[in-house]
Amino acid sequence: MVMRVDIVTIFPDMVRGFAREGIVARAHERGVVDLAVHDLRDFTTDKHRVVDDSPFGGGPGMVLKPEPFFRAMAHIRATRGEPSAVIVPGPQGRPFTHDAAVAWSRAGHIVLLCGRYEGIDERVVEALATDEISIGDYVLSGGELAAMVVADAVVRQVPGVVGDARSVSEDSFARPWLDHPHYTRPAEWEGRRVPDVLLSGHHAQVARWRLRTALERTLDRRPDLLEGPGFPGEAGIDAERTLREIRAERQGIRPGRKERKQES
Ligand code: 6GU
Repeated sequence: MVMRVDIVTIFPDMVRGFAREGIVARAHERGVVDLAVHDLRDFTTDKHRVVDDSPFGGGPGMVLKPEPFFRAMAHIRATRGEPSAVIVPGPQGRPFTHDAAVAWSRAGHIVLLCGRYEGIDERVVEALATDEISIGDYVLSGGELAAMVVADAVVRQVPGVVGDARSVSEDSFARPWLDHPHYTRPAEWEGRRVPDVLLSGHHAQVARWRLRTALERTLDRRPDLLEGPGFPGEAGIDAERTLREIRAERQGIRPGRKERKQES
């Protein structure tokens, strides 16, 4: 079964560039994903193909009109079938997560309706959208970058898209902590050596080193992940013990970046 992804945008070339290369292009070539980009202006009916208008109630900026989105959705339903999710990216949305990417990768058909920062007429969201998502606490000028983020995250979860399924199952957010550091040849580069344990061929020690460095990073950068209900997940006992060890070594005190640099 081919997964369908439809993206409606006023910047179709921007999205087509993304779809022509990388993971989405590969998925298309393999016949696993069928991504279509629709120009919102193709669904206007006036000579000047106007897609926006000033906001009722006043204020700065322009708002994307409802009609072109309704016509675009009717076109998608007629030519591509009924989608299982219609997603509007925007800073007012719920946080987009790995779990949503996995769920939508199983949905069969998703639609992304891109707006601009000032907004889309709320009736589009009310009548057409199943989900409103944000990709982080910052403001983008339009929904396109977020739609591409979602499309990439969803498509890589579709079976057969990423060559080695382990790459997907070992993704950082498939586990409740951050990934460990990675190295490749040469073993020494400009005086910087790859950690000896990775060259040792000792699989159990490598696994322990990876778990430890991953948890150290998580503790430094995303301690919230270690407090959440997802931790420690499946491989739990080792992770909990290692984390206790790290915390004990640090005695609950973490020096700042400057101090850590001076130590080494
Ligand atoms: Cl999904 N859209 C826009 N315009 N800004 C954002 C965002 C989305 N997520 C974070 N900032």
